[in-house]
Amino acid sequence: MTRGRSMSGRRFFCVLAASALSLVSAAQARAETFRVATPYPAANFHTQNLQAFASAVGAATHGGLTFEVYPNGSLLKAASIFDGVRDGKADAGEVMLSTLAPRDPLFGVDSIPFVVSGYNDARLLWDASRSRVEALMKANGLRLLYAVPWPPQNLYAETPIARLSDLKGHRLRTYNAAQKRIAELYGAQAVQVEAADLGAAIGAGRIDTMLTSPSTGLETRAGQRLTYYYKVNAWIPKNAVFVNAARFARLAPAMQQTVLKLAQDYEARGWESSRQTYEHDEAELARTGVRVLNPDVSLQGDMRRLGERLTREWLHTAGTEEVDILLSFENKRSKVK
Ligand code: PCA
Repeated sequence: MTRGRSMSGRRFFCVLAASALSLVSAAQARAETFRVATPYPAANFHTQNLQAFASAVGAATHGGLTFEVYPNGSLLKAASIFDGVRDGKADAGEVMLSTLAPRDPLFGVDSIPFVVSGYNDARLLWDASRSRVEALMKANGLRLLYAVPWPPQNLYAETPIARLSDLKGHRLRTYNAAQKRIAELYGAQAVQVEAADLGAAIGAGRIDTMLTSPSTGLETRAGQRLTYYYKVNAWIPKNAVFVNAARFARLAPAMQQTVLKLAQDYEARGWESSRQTYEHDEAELARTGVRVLNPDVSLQGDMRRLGERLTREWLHTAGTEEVDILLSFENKRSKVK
């Protein structure tokens, strides 16, 4: 009797264990993993925000959806992320929108010098352009999740720069078409370098001038060589985070809603951390020996003329929809000021 009871107890346990196992494997079968490719380093505030978003998605879906973040171009190189996510080589990605400008001028609207003068303007420009960016992504098989700006782009140099004509003969690091155009206009040599390779390029002296944020300057130890830094506040480019639309559409509707809601939250958090990072990183740059300088009037004047010229050039390539976006932004801005 005792023996029989113990057998049945064991059997009961086996049944329990088996059904628990099958529950676990059913959950695992349903659990989804999205691999997210980003060109930027793990410690960068964009990547930190992405990582926090990924953790929030994991928690809110009780492990049903995992966003696995691959920083620093480790899954796909910067230039392959947009197409790679569309083609399913990654499930999600982050890119700076203006690197996509050769595909459509709209992607370059946030990198026209001096269209925006600060974060509030950048927000208005994003409000004006968001739905069109979403549509462009959709046309490419992608679904936009959120966009977050870099801090303002400032000018770094190894030697003093009094006028933009001083860029002549310099090796200007570039990350998008607008920067290549700047190199061309001022007789500098354009050297395309991705963020992941930038520290090495500065260290080896392959570049001696660049336009980027204090965050990237700090992360790439710009101060080892580029010790002049002019606060020209040229533009505020944004990174966008997106997923493969077809893959996303196959998730349970409730899960999709969870992700989209969290994307809104982490867009807001990202904007806030960008603002905070700006001040903090600029102060840190100064501590590493970089001279943080305000441009004098002649450099400011050059930058303004450059902005006018690049705006004109952009308007020539843009269609009516893009021009409408810029007009609607200008309208909103004039109401705010
Ligand atoms: N850092 C990135 C993009 C813009 C920025 O501030 C870079 O320099 O590649």
